[in-house]
Amino acid sequence: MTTAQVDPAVHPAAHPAWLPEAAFAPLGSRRIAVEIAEREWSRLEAEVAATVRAEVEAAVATHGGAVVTPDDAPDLVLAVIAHNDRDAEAFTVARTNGVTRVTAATPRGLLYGLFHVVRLGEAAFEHGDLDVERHAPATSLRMLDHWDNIVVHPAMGQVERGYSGGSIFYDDGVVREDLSRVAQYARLLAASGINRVAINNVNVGPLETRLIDDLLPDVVRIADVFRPYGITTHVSVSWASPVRLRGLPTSDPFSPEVRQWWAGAADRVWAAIPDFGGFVIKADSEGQPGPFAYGRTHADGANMLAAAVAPHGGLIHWRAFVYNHEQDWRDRKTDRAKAAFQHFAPYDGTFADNVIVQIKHGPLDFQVREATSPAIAAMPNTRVAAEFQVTTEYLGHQKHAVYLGRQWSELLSFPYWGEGSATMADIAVGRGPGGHAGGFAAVSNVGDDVFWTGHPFSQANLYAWGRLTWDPTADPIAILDEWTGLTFPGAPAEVRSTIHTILDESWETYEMYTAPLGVCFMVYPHTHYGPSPDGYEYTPWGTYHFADRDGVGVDRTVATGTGYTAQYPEPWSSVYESVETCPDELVLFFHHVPYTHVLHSGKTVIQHVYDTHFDGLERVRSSIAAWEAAAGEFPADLAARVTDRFAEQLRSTTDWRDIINTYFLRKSGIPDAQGRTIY
Ligand code: BDP
Repeated sequence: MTTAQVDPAVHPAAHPAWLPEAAFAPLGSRRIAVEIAEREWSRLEAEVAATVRAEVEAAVATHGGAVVTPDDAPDLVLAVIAHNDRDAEAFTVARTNGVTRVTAATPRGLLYGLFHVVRLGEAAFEHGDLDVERHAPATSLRMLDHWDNIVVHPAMGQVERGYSGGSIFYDDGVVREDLSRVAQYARLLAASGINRVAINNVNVGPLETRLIDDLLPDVVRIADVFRPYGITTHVSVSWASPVRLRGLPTSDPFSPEVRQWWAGAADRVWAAIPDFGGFVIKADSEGQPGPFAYGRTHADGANMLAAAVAPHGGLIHWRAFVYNHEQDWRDRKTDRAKAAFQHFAPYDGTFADNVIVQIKHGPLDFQVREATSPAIAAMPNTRVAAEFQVTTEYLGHQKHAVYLGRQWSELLSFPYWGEGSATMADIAVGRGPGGHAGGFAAVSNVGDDVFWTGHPFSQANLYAWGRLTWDPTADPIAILDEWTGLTFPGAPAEVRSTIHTILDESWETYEMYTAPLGVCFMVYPHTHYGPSPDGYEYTPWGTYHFADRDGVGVDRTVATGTGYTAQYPEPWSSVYESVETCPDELVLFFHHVPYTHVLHSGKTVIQHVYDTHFDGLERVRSSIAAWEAAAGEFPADLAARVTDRFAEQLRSTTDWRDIINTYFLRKSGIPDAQGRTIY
């Protein structure tokens, strides 16, 4: 089905995002043959096969093409054929004698092939002969996690860290009756490459705990909506479920009753949804219950759950975001950055085969700039997933125009053992030293907002995340072009160039006007929006910058600091240990330096702070000028939203500039070399 699947009476303004009908024009105006052999397909494959047919039928009905038989001169053949491709999601594209031919071993592969042809547009039909080109995802674990609550949370709302309205799944206290928006979402995700979705917050409240119990029929409904697009449903579970749901006195993983309880829960879930994906769990983290209460390790906890789901082929995504959030700020030696490695690396090799340890890309928390997590490289005998955040918790709440494709690419290509060695992406897809694949997971940025993502341009992040999970080496700016082409098909050249001007380097711009040089966390506590340089400085959260009158930054060296640099393999351990070799952008992440410290760039730290904050604001002003010149080329409702967001971004960026500059001027007493106004 096309976007017609969304009931206009219920969602009058749901913007079709990157698959408006017009994006299907090149394909839909052709003669298309779909060949899917009758076979004993699984329910998933059978439903995806129906989706492929429905997509094609809707496209030709809208754009004047026809569904034809393979012998009836098709322009495009989409065929599931006996293939020896072992990757069920792979497809090939070729072109001979004026016919474009997409083949796959399964309907799922064919669906990805169909969306590939949509992406290519006219180019799919223009060329002469083209050799067979194979496309396959880097991993079969391409996931989005929703931090959606069924019941509105008093502090966090319906969607924790959500900046796009309410949840597409839940409406205060219940799972929505009408899931048509979810169907549309599933389609968008499939077209970007995502194939797994966890549907509820990792901070699992009492009501949400019931998703694997009496609310299971609602999960069945959601899984039914995702399945036709090849997407597997996962649920976040509470470690305390046996206590909360059945009143067992304990959640101890070594208790036979507890093990039995989880086995029973898994049996129930898989009986209801035979192709269910598995459980995501946040345990012993930020107040969530976990195995520590019983003197057990995370491996004990994860393996117990793994045993329960293993008979069903299920997975456990066990999050490694474990640290002491009640730390005494007076304690300068306990370094939160060290926590994931300390808690998990010693247990490498002891996790069950169906456990994926899900590790945030950095050791702190999705900052605009932080080092890569050393824990990701420390577990060669464990399946490790790299976790990212599409929702912009620390990056402007989808009020600021910030495209994250470049940040993610840079992180994914970080070579943990030096130039040419295995990267973060390699490790995640099973091409690291131990060869175990855990894949990718990220927190979604979608809500029931008419533009899906609050800032319409934040859709590009969601799209890019899917594309990068499919191919982590893809060029993020080419992905941005793809998104633009699909979202605004046929738009004038200004649309594409304006989006480039605004978004290409927007991550770097955001970094310029917020916390400098990898120092992190100069945001308002709790909301994580806007500048509050000392907001976290004297709190229990373990996120400090130690600015005083002489200098700033966290000494994480072995020689004089917390010893965190030792968690990296060489060469990074030495590179980061020395202030001489540490890259400028991370200098305050690893070192406490005087304001007069001279960076590799030739500037002092203090002058760098001033210059980037003044320049960052200028860059935002240029983006706004580019936007104003081209706004008329965009749909009016979308343009109005973007204009609104820019007004807020300008206000907020001005705050950032003035507050951060003033803070450092007052701390250091060193004036701006260019004599600009600082308050
Ligand atoms: C932090 C968020 C918090 C999440 C937590 C997590 O501030 O809302 O619950 O991460 O990842 O970034 O579990």
